[in-house]
Amino acid sequence: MRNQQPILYGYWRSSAAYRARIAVNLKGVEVEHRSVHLVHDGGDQHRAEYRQMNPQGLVPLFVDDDGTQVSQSLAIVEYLDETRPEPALLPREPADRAQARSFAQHIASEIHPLNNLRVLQYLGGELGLDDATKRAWYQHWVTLGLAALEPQAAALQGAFSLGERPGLLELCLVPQLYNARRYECDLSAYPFLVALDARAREHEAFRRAAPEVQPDTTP
Ligand SMILES: N[C@@H](CCC(=O)N[C@@H](CS)C(=O)NCC(=O)O)C(=O)O
Repeated sequence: MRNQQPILYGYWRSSAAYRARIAVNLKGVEVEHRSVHLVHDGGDQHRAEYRQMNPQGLVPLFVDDDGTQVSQSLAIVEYLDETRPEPALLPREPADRAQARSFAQHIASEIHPLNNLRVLQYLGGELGLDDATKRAWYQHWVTLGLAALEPQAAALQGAFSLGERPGLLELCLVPQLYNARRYECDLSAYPFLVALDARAREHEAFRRAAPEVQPDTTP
């Protein structure tokens, strides 16, 4: 079924949805944003209507104007790059593409899944951990993950991953650092990541994707 325009299901504070918002903005794809509230009433991501579209029960979900549905933020990025090649989100050279993917996957597969909402809910619920212990868990995995990425940011020597432009690498970094700050992680050991994040956040596509300017933002 065709939509009038692509739809992006997300939530203002979801860092995975934040990645997808930056990606559509970088591509210049006009989308309708639909909010899936991840918290109230146990979370709209668990409702049957949403699960029918995305059995993974997570945001983001991208629904193209021809009805194609893509879940998982990195799959959305690659789908956008394949269906709308310009401007590219990945570098042209295979070695550089691999580096960008490696960085992105380290965030999406190694750092973020350990600190996702449902993991934190399980730690606090079934396992009975208090907030301070959950925060320690969070900070542990973030700092371990960022330490591994700092050399890659340093190797960019002040450039973006696409030279003049931010792309896949930065659209993963910025939401991850947003999350890190939210959970009061000490970022002082990662000056190259912090500088790259600050440069990327000045970019219009990143500014428009920021959690605090989304229509579903709540204080
Ligand atoms: N690997 C997925 C992660 C998606 C994900 O974990 N989304 C979170 C928000 S950041 C979510 O929907 N959480 C709902 C829950 O934990 O119940 C991606 O990159 O899209």
